[in-house]
Amino acid sequence: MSAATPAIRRIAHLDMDAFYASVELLRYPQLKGLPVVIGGGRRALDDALRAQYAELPLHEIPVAAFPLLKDYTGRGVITTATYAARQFGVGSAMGMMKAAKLCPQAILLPVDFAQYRHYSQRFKAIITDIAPLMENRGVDEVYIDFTDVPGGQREGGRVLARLIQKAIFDDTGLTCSVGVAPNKLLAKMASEFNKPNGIAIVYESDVETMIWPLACRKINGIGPKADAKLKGHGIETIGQLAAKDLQWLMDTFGQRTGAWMFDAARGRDDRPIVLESEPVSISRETSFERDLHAVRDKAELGAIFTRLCEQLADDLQRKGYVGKTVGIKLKYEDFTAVTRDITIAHHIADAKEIRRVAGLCLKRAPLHKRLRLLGVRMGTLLSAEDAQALNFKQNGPSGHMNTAREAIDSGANDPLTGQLF
Ligand code: TTP
Ligand code: MG
Ligand code: MG
Repeated sequence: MSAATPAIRRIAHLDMDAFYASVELLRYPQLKGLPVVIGGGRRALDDALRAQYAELPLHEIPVAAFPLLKDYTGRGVITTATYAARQFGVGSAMGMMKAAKLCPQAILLPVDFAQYRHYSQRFKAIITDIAPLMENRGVDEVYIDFTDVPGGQREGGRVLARLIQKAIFDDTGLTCSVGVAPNKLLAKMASEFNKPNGIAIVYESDVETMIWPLACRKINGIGPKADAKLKGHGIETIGQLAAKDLQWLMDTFGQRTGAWMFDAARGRDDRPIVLESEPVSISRETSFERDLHAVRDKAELGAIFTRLCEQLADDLQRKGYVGKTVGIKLKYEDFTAVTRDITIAHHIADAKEIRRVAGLCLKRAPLHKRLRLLGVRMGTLLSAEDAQALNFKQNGPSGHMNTAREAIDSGANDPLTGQLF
């Protein structure tokens, strides 16, 4: 690219194909091509299967031995299904009993998040080796800035997309689909066009032919509610949305949303790629409607404190982290603030354990003034997977939980503040 002709913006959206299911098929390649659904709650069955065939490698367990969807009873939902299963109308978020009616012969496997996270980190590492400007969008998808990467402009990005697909497949055995477009909004739509294992290229000039015929729901950001409202006004497709004038959209959906819809319908989006930086800590805090006193409002404060710890634990688990430094932040009625933290021997992410350590932190903070804000933080983070490997190495399979508990228990019943929280 010479300096005289600046590169045009090319943004890719890459999404793994039937991600959880595809990762399971790496373990059980004998199930390739068969309808398979992934749903929770059957870990025991899977373990039993492995125990029964303990002398065989996983890939030699006979297909006939796997549990079938038709034998499932319960309220579980499907996380995803192989493309072979999707042909029967089975898919993400569908109840398993309902899915069993559509495709009783589907094989049912339990979820294994640790495994999915492992492959998630692996495919993302491969991408950043090739194209460093990557934005994480969850376990199985990313945006990538192709603009200045070698091959990123050739055939509209197809050359680089193909290279990345091949690199991921060679390393992991997993396939993905890629859309390359002038921005995130269009790239996200394009990655679905040729799924699975496909590439779609969209230029600005393609909006009318490729985007306008699509349903409004295909715009990432138009959810079921907005879609229902649009339908109420007779607007089904993005083209019909684009035919509405700006003022009407703002009057109907509010200024911000209306203006956003106006641009989205024209395929306009200038959101930047937000690069991932590993978080140093993860925290939750809340300020109170009225200032609360540690003794007089003990019950209310205690409940809020527990809730914050639960939210923090959720955040950690969702993002796949554990940590070993639990901290609290207090802001008083006079706007002064203090923080306290305790580092324990092992990494944790469980709400109850966080609550215990955070409670110990609280006992070390002055509590005579009324509080206007309370926060709980987890630092010294480690990915849950690395922590598991570390604990296993240090303690063997089960020792670490007890050690962690002992560390938390020591120093618990402080006689001065023991009755608080
Ligand atoms: P998706 O990328 O939406 O779906 P997918 O990768 O299974 O299939 P596709 O080829 O269409 O991209 O989601 C990624 C993973 O997230 C999916 O494998 C399982 C999980 N998931 C759920 O647990 N519940 C859901 O409702 C959805 C949509 C996904
Ligand atoms: Mg996917
Ligand atoms: Mg996805």
